[in-house]
Amino acid sequence: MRYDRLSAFPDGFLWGGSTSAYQVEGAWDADGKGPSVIDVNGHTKPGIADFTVCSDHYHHVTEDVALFAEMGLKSYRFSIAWTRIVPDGDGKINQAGIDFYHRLIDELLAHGIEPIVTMYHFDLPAALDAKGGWQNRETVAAFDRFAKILFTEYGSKVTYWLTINEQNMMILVGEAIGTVKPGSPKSALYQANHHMMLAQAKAILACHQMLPAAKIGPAPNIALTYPATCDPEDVLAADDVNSIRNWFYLDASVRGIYNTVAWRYLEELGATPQLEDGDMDLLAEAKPDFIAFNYYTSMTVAKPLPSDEPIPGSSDQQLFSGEKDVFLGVRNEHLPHTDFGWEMDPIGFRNTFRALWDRYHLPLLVTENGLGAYDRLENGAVHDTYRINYLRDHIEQIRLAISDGVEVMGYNPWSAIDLVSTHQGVAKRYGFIFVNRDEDDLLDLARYRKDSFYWYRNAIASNGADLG
Ligand code: BGP
Repeated sequence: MRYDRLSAFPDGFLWGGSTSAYQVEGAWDADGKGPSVIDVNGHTKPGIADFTVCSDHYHHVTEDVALFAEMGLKSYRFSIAWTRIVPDGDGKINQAGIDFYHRLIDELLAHGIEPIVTMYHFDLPAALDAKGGWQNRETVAAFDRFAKILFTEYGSKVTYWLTINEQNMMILVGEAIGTVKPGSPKSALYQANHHMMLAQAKAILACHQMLPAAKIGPAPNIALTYPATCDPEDVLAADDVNSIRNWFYLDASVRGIYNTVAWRYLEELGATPQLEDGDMDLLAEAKPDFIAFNYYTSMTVAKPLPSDEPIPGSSDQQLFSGEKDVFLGVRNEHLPHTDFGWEMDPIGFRNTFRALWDRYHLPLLVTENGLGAYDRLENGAVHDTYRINYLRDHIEQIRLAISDGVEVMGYNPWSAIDLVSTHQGVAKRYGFIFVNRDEDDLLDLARYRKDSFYWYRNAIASNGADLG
């Protein structure tokens, strides 16, 4: 539907930017920080940056936040490294880690930037991983304790909390991201998923009890899945994928139930998690205040190939290739794609907003969206018109979604500043601010404002009315 008159972005809309601790901070072992799965698994290939220094945000906090303020950010969505706070996951607290995030949060507040805190973004403490990680039910208690430490420390300063970043991607494509060991059986993954659900529920309850004015929500990656054609079997495959990829996670987080189609799929796989008495009551009791979600691209699927035909593979988290007897991932011929093969679908963003709103009727907060590209620094400038175009197209669709009646709280594109991609190094840049380093050479780590920096500053200053 097109409208003659569009609704404006609401007052107080959270125009922000997003990062995660392990991809931006560096200082991987500084000041008592313990190792996380990312540090231990390495998950790096020759010629691709590792996560030891990243953008060295840990040592550039003041400078970086000043740049965010100059850009006019109203919010900054970042994650707290569990291993800075509790180096081994469930033991001694590390005061230097606690202090670091106080400094960051204080700096943000001093510039009028609202902190949006992700409690856990892929970097599980390695010590917990060694004891089975999320497959071990004891990790639920460790997370509960960690959450309460965060609420006690930062609760008077932070209003918006996100529990777990992209839990669905960790289960569906954790190998590509580097959070699960290659070859992990589905039964183990879905048991881990159940434990994460319990951990999230406990954090939500603790947040509501300890911080009545705060708001907390899940932060999955949600992207509507389209059928390749109007063949009813393709439509059915798309519906299956929406259940398995999207609704399974949000139905549990928001409604406290396991989606029936996804559950049946798990039964077929012999991968249903073991539930203990009281688990489902806990999920039902914990009600999030909003849904945060990350959106980069939509997905298109066809009916599965005949059982005996092999599915062409993919090692990227957004390029789902298919699953035997469930679906076949296909290219959407209507969509262009990025240098890294991700399809660009701004209208899919609006479609996804609508589907989320129809289904859950909770306010929606965008915590990631953006374009990974090979940027070039030339005479101190980066002319990233392609990124501006991507962001403009997506912001326009947010405005249309708001005009559709969807309640949207804010937009925090990935990434506020350049950082290291999950598995494609620093060459895959997303930021408004260029960080001068390459894969192997740290150069001088100097910061440069890209063209998108100035463009976003105008967009924010006009509350989304001037998109250039
Ligand atoms: C999301 C993650 C981020 C981020 C982003 C871009 O899945 O939450 O951590 O990195 O995707 O992905 P990539 O770095 O693989 O390009």
